[in-house]
Amino acid sequence: MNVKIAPSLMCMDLLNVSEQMKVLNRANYLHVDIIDWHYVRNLCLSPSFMEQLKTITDVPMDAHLMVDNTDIDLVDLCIGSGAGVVTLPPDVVQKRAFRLIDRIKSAGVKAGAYINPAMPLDIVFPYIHLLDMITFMTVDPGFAGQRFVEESLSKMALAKQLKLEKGYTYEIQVDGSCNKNTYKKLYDSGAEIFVVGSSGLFNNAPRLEDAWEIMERDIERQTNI
Ligand code: S6P
Ligand code: MG
Repeated sequence: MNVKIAPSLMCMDLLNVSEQMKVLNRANYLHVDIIDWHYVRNLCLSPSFMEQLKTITDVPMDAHLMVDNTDIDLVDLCIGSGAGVVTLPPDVVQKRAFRLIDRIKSAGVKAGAYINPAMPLDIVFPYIHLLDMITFMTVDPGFAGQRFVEESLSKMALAKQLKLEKGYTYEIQVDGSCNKNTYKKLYDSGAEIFVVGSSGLFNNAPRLEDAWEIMERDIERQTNI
């Protein structure tokens, strides 16, 4: 596989978590959307969900924080709940970005940030060299099942170019409407990790095992051209 896979757990069957994890444990990361109703109008997974999940997985969990108050206490809660990556909202953390990144990294956890479709990449330039992961949103944050935003592709390509030119070590992740209609252009624009949700994984087939195989086949086909 040319890319890493991160299933978006807000799309999983929450009545069958341990059963579904038998398949999802094949992933490279587990994508955990944490939404607070203020940053965007939805409520979602939580640090306590990660804490429980941690008992049945060794796959690193990525806490995608879509919350309006991202301070040390929330970062500590995510770290304490077993997150392997904490993905920050750059628009919210501007006054404390270095403090939070230092805290995350000193705990041995990866520090990430995400770029919404309407946000320029420049927003993370002051600390881009410190990031372990940058996530490019190809939908507006908040909900599964939205339309793909093509405008994010050029920003991702720029991040890839900067990475190669300057030797940055961040992984480039893409989140939102990652599916067989978009894998190729995402890969060609520099995506290294695909967050697969309803359209790329969970809606592929009734059995998650089958859905996973279809996703792998689609990705292999489209990233090997
Ligand atoms: C959106 C969230 C994403 C979604 C993912 C769902 O706020 O951050 O991680 O869960 O986009 O996948 P899909 O295929 O429905 O877009
Ligand atoms: Mg997400």
